[in-house]
Amino acid sequence: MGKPPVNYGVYLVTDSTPAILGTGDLCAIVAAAVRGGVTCVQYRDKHSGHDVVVDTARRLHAITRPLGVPLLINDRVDVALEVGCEGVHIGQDDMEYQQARNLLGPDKIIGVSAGSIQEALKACEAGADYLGIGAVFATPTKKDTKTILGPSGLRSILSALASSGHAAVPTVCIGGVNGSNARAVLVDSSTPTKTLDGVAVVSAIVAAPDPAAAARHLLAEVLAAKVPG
Ligand code: TZP
Ligand code: MG
Repeated sequence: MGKPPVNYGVYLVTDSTPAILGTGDLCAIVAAAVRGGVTCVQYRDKHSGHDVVVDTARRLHAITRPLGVPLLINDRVDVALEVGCEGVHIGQDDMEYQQARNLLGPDKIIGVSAGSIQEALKACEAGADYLGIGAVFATPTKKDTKTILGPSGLRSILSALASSGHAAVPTVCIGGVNGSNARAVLVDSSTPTKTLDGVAVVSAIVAAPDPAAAARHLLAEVLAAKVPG
């Protein structure tokens, strides 16, 4: 079987809290966003109980799967196993990579959060399929971020990955990224040997008045950033 191919270009991370979602319906927003061009979805729900998370994950998978868009579950390896989606995203305070890999087997995607060179190298050495690097900017969506990297901090991490043999590991950045700054962040953080593969966003899509249009715009910006010059 093998791992599914993943396009990390426009990576949507969900948030179901009223401050971000408002009165919107998460599944309807994700459906609109993948129609608009989101290439990968992470279901992130820090508050709901197991049954609600499994039910929502199943409904999200029914939306993403027919379009070939991978669905990853934040933190909860058990949910990914139960739902049979494409993988998980784990943070520095979650399950160790190797334990997640042992549970999920070789064919699932496991992404890891990294906020420093050390964390990024450790995740790559463990075998992470991709890195979510951040926070690039301060964001009200996640108030407990340890470091604000900025484009130069991101660039240092990308350089360190390239110079230690991990240039091929896909990377996205997260934290305060939106349609207005995505292109600049991708360009400004690039090094000659390593660029980000995409941007991960929460509020830029979930809280947007028109999530499909927001996704479409982000995709255009990501594609524009990848064109040399
Ligand atoms: N991890 C680092 S910052 C962040 C996460 C989950 C939240 C990003 O939210 P937004 O709304 O895209 O700034
Ligand atoms: Mg986590």
